[in-house]
Amino acid sequence: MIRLAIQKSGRLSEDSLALIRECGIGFVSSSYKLKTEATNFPLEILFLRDDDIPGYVQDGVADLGIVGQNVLAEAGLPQLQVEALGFSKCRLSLAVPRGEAYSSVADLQGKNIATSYPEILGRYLAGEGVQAQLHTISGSVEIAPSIGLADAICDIVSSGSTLLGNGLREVETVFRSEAVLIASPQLPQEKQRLLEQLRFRMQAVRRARR
Ligand code: PRT
Ligand code: ZN
Repeated sequence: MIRLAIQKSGRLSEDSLALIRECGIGFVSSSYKLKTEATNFPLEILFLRDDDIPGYVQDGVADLGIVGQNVLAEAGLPQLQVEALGFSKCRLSLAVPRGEAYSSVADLQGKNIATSYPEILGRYLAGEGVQAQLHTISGSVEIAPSIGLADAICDIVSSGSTLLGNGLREVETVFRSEAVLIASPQLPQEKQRLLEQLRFRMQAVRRARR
């Protein structure tokens, strides 16, 4: 039996469940259960917060997981990725108040930037040779400039309407992300075989969708 961790409730949940179903794997899920067993494949599904998934897979509590590359990179575990899944595409971007002059990332030197992604942003700014004060907040990052908490923000963007609605302008793409399948580094041979079967089916689903 192989254990797969997916997001319990959020933007990844529905597409993760749909992918498993399209792989021909049957299971009964209910909103209050934290795990379920597949009916026709040796698979157990765990329902967790997305932020906890990379660590659990790294530690072998779960064998596999489905998570956004943004969360994986922030956890410092990009090497766990085995397959890109093509859904939940988004980007992590820097944004400044719409009225603010901005010509390049050098303009952020010495500024206060609010983000939930201090690791990814810190690496990006270091690569650009920019020093800034990062303020880590876990949600509602977009309101930080309007309440005087920061000069700029770095957050997930998909349509851009949240930035627009908060008077912000996207100025740099820091990281591009999509959902990925991740696997524990040291899977025993039997689980490795099950992983290969799952990957094969996932690839077939993606080809059929195109
Ligand atoms: O409770 P749990 O910790 O499990 O969930 P969560 O609240 O941390 O994550 P969730 O469900 O919001 O997102 C899960 C994953 O979906 C993220 O880690 C990304 O990989 C991916 N994803 C795709 C997004 C978006 N699109 C997205 N638009 N995650 C967040 N957003 C938010 C963003 O933070 C911003 O507030 O949506 C807003 C921007 O959207 P637009 O369309 O207005 O630009
Ligand atoms: Zn989360």
